[in-house]
Amino acid sequence: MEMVQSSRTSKWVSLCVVFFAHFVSVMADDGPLLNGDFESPPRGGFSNEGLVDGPTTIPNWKTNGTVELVESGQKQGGMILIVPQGKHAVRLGNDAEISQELKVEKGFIYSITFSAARTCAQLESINVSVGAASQNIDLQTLYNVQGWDPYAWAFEAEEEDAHVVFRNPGMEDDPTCGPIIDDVAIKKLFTPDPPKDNAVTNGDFEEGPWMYRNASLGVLLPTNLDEETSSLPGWIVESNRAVRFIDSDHFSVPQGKRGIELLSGKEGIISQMVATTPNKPYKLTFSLGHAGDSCKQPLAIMAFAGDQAQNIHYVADANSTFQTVDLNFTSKAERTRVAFYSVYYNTRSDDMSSLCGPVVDDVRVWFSGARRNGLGRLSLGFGFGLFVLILVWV
Ligand SMILES: [Ca+2]
Repeated sequence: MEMVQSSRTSKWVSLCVVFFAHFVSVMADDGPLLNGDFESPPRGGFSNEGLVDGPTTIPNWKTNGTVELVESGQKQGGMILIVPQGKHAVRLGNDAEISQELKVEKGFIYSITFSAARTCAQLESINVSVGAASQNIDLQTLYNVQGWDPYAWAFEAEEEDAHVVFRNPGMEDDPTCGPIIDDVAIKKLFTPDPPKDNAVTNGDFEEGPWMYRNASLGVLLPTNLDEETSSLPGWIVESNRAVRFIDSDHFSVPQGKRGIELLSGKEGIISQMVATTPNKPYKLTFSLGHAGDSCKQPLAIMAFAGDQAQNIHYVADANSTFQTVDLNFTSKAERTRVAFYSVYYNTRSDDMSSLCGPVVDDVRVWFSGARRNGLGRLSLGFGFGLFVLILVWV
């Protein structure tokens, strides 16, 4: 009888789980946008005729200006165009744009992940916007030798309809120039509460932008000074270059599935203001490692906590991809800045040009006077040791 009862209960529970899983997946909408990889054939099929002026019909997208579907292997001006994923991508000509309407939940933060490559101009950039929120993402720096990178940008949903627009703000003389976009996805972010014994929000970096499982390049997080709308909840990227969000499927990550690889030396800084009580002793603890991406050593970071700054070199260890670092500081205010950047400008030893660097993960800030009992016992022990020492001495 009890068996029947429990099997009924478990059926009911699994039904509920199925129902809620379905409900959540409908609401969350995480993943690639409709035709986000530009592989759906337009009416009449893909054309290999190169430049098409006027309205190119790209399924699920609205276009404006010179928007071209490019195919891998396609040449333009003696140069092979880069297609980040699959066989097709879009190229945006001068002032051209593509856009798509999405249903989102008002008040939530969403992050858009997309792959971009520049074609010819050094100063190419791409503008991503939703309503009044907009950012120009600079494609000048080639972070890796493949010529393209995934980027993430976050916005707060002001309404239930989000009109996501990618625009080429450039005005190049050569109409065949202009950035290439591919693999557009979205993820609704949540900001985890800091754990009880850690003042850092998302210190393990497990919450962040959408990542494609098959993409091995991580996701670049460009400059973002607004901690309220960050693709990396809790953190800002306060430098003019990007840092890389990496996953354990393709990189060595000290803790969990995600971590941050610092690139471009001082030009790639992540930071967070953490809540502290003034004039109290604290400890900043974090993991420092390598990403397993053939990054040329030495690897080192500068770590900041309040008025303390420390240069720490990663010491290669055959048994581990990372080490744990401690930094003691005394808080001066109710908010203390914690920040990291790479000391060196590292590149990969296999291609000599892709940017790489040290990995940070598992960042914790805790009140080191919190364990009063432990400390009390410690000082008692110390006192007793001193007493014994004095006895022995006498
Ligand atoms: Ca992690």
